[in-house]
Amino acid sequence: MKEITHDLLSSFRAPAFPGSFFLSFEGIEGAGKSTQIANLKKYLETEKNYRVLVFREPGGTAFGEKLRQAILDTKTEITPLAEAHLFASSRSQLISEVLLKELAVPNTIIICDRYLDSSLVYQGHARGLGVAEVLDIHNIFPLNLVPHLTFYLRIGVETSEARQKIRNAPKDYFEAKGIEFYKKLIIGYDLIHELFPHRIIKIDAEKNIDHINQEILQTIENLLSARVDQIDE
Ligand code: T5A
Repeated sequence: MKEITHDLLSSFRAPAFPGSFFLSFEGIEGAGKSTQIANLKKYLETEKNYRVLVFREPGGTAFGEKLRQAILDTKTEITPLAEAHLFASSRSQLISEVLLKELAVPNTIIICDRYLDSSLVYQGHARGLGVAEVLDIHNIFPLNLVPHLTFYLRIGVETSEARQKIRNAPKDYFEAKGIEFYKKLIIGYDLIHELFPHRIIKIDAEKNIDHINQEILQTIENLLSARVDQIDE
């Protein structure tokens, strides 16, 4: 496996659009990403007067939604390399077709439900392709654009299972991979938190919904007042 060098990490930057911000949420299944994104969107729109757009990955464009279905509904095993390229294709289309155009509109906040870090953790770490290999795939514009801030909602495997049970939906391609896979995901997320310690904010998402929401809002307040364009350098 390749080495993760400082040069490689430093080629990933947040997009520089004055007054606009790009955020993402990460975590294993059931971490509470959709729940917290909905709360944050409401707050930013009503209390801060931002124009807030939410996208999910894979997806966010017509092409991306087709890829989402193709990947998550597949019953046959895809290689980790193929997975990584499929997610990167969806991401590349989302950035070019939507994100860059929308971020150019002042006072916009884009929130992505999963982004690059999902590929680093799922394909790079848990599926064994290698984190450096996945970073390499993304080491080209515009795939090398990363959010200003990423909220990693950290829960344990048991909590993930319990929350999935409540939802009671059929398991998709990754959900069906079982408990050992989920353990690897948690290690993977902790690893990429170490790689991008300023961009990725780790939050204990075992706590209740309001507590987590308050922690997120506090961090967002700091970002909005600092108006930092490039955090991880
Ligand atoms: N993938 C994706 C890759 O492998 N590589 C990539 O590059 C990308 C982009 C996408 C799959 O694709 C993989 C990763 C995934 O396997 P998905 O369906 O988009 O899958 O994402 P999921 O993570 O599966 O979405 P979930 O809906 O399961 O998780 P959320 O959004 O984190 O959780 P949420 O908010 O829906 O909450 C789940 C339940 O828990 C409750 C909620 O009310 C809900 O019932 N809940 C809480 N309960 C108690 N306390 C809290 N704090 C709670 N927060 C939420």
